[in-house]
This record gives sequence, structure tokens and C-alpha cells, in this order.
Amino acid sequence: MRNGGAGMEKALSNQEDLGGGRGMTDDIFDESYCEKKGPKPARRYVWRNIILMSLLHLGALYGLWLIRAAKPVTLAWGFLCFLLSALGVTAGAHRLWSHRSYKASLPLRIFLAIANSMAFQNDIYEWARDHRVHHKFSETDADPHNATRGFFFSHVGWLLVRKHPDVIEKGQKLDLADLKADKVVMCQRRFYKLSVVVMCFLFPTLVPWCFWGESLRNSFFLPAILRYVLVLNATWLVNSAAHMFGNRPYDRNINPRENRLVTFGALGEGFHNYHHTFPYDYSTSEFGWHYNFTTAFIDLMCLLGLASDRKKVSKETILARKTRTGDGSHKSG
Ligand code: ST9
Ligand code: ZN
Ligand code: ZN
Repeated sequence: MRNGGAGMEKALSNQEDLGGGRGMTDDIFDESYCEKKGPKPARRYVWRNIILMSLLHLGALYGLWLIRAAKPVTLAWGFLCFLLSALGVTAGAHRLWSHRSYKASLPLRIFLAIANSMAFQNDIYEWARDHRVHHKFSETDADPHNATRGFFFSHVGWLLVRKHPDVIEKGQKLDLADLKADKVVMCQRRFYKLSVVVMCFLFPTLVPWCFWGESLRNSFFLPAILRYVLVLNATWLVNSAAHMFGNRPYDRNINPRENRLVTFGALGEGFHNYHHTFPYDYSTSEFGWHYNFTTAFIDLMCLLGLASDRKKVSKETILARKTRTGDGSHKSG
């Protein structure tokens, strides 16, 4: 039985409700959904995306080649841009807007929305909608990046073909009122294209070119293109590798796994067995700051008074769940 089945309510007894006291449950796995019988719809390629994604990755390969000729400060800037755009996804689109696992003040939400545009992964509204449907209908036709369709599909292939109709049908039934009510989310959606041009491409390129005389070629291909492609692939690995390789200490009945390599590259987002078991935990892990830069960032924001109300699963609940549905690997780890 997926997600521990009927016993789940018992395991979550320390929580206010199945949604962990957030007032939302649309990221909790829905066992009642059944895939439609009969032949699957034909795969429809989106050639524009295939061509652009290929060109982007060729550009990133060229960026790798250029590293040897770049100034160290440009590489440091590229790394900073990686961290900023990654936080826009991890602390922003993921933990705040998809899961409502903590609350953020207006200045922090504005910062995260700008950082999110730097990551250019669809606007926050679309990202969070697709991500909620991923949790609710994980590994089924209604999951946008259904990992049972293979590594390539769950990694990038899903962005190169039309969605399965069930993704759209089920997505339309989600409660997205919280996203619609958030002016920062809706403003980013309204000005998304402009914000991406400025934050993902112009800003990372112009800073090294203007401030320390880096060549325009290095400034564009390293902090803009290569950094963008690295953040994309680190994110996609959560959907592919962390749904296939690793232990399942919390729930052996689901595919998502604990993957150390992904955790490292994705600022703490590779504890994926834990995350699908307890999607409302702001830390996406039971181990605090361990390999989890995003958790450290959210904690710092709380310290500064810019965030609050972090949702955390109790140690007792975690242990009970491990004992009941885990694969036993925590004992050896
Ligand atoms: C990208 C996203 O990379 C990556 C997300 C990854 C998520 C990872 C999660 C893992 C956990 C978090 C870890 C973070 C780690 C970060 C680490 C950082 C170091 N519900 O979409 P369309 C409607 S993006 C309801 O065109 P098609 C839609 O509103 C990269 N409705 O579907 C529209 O309606 P209307 C850049 C839905 O035609 C209609 O359906 N972007 C839903 O099948 C058609 O929508 C790209 O590469 C839903 N779920 O096309 C490609 N979905 O017409 C961008 C859709 O009324 N995407 N609808 O407005 C596309 O080009 C297309 O979406 C497509 C599908 C070709 C993929
Ligand atoms: Zn999630
Ligand atoms: Zn997942």
C-alpha cells in the first residue's frame, strides 16, 4: 500500500491534521486515484523545446570549456548566482509556495520571487501547481514527471513533450487559492518573461562585464548559461535519480529515496523518501543543517525575523513511521 495507507493517520498523530497543520493537504498522496485503463495517449514531441534545450546544453558545454580562461572572481560570481537561483527554487517555489512549510514576510517573499526568476523554471504558480500534483499523484499518469516512465522522462523528457491529460485534469482540481491570494506570486507570474530576461541572463552577465572587466563571452556563458544549466540539472535529479537510487528508511512502499549526491547538489533536497513521507516538514529531512543549506537559510531568516512558523515533524512520529514502514536502513546508517 502506498504511503503507508491507513496507518498514516496514526503515524501523524502529533500533527494537527494530515497536512501538518498548514490548512492544506493537496500535496499529500491520494490513494483513491486510478489510472485510466486502455492504451496511453500518443507521445507528442514539442520540437521548439527539444531544440532550445539542446542548444542550451551545448552552450553549457562551451561554458565548461571556457572555465580555464575565466577570472576567479567570475567563477565566484557564478557560484553565488547558483546559490541565489537555487534558493529561489528550494526555499521559495518548493518549501514555501508548494508546501507552505513555513511563513515568509513580504521582503523575503519578494527576494525569493526574484531569485526564482533567476532560476527560470516556470513561474512560481506553475511550478507549485505541477509540484503539488507530483506529490498527490506521484508515479502515476497524473504526475508531470512520472518516474515510472524512466530516468530520461523524469529528468528532462517531460519538458519536451505534451503533458498527459490526467496531469491537467487533476491539476485543475487542486486548491491553489493560497497562491492566487499571494500578490508576490501573481506579480511574478504577470512579469515573468521580463523578470527572466533580466535576472537569469542580463544580471549574471552584466555584473562581471561591468565591474571587473571580464569578457562578454565568459560573462554570458559562465554565470548565466552554465550556472542556469547546472541549477536545472540539480533540480531535475531530484525527480529522476532521487526517485530511483537510494534507501527508503521512512517508507519502503514508495519510490522516492534518500540520495546523498542529489542532496549535496540540490542544497538539501535529496532526502526525498523523507520528503514524500512528510511533505510539510520545512527541512525536508530529520537531520537539520546536515547537507542542508536551504534549512540553514530558512533558520537564518527566522532569526532575522523575516520568516516564522516552521513546520517540523516530531522525533517520535519519525521513529514510529520508520519502524512501521521503513526499509530498516536507518539502523545501519
Ligand atoms: C523546469 C521545471 O525545469 C523544473 C521543475 C522541477 C520540479 C522538481 C521538484 C523536485 C523537488 C524540489 C527540489 C528542488 C531542487 C532545486 C535544486 C537547485 C540547485 N494543472 O504546460 P502546458 C494547463 S522549467 C492544471 O503548455 P502542454 C495550463 O495552465 C525549464 N493545469 O501543457 C494550460 O492551460 P491554459 C524551462 C495545467 O501543452 C494548459 O494546461 N521550461 C497543469 O502539455 C497547457 O499547459 C521548459 O523547459 C497542471 N498541472 O505542454 C518548458 N499543467 O491554456 C516549459 C498544465 O488554459 N513547459 N496545465 O493556460 C512547456 O513548454 C510545456 O509545459 C510542456 C507541456 C511542453 C512541457
Ligand atoms: Zn515537494
Ligand atoms: Zn518527488
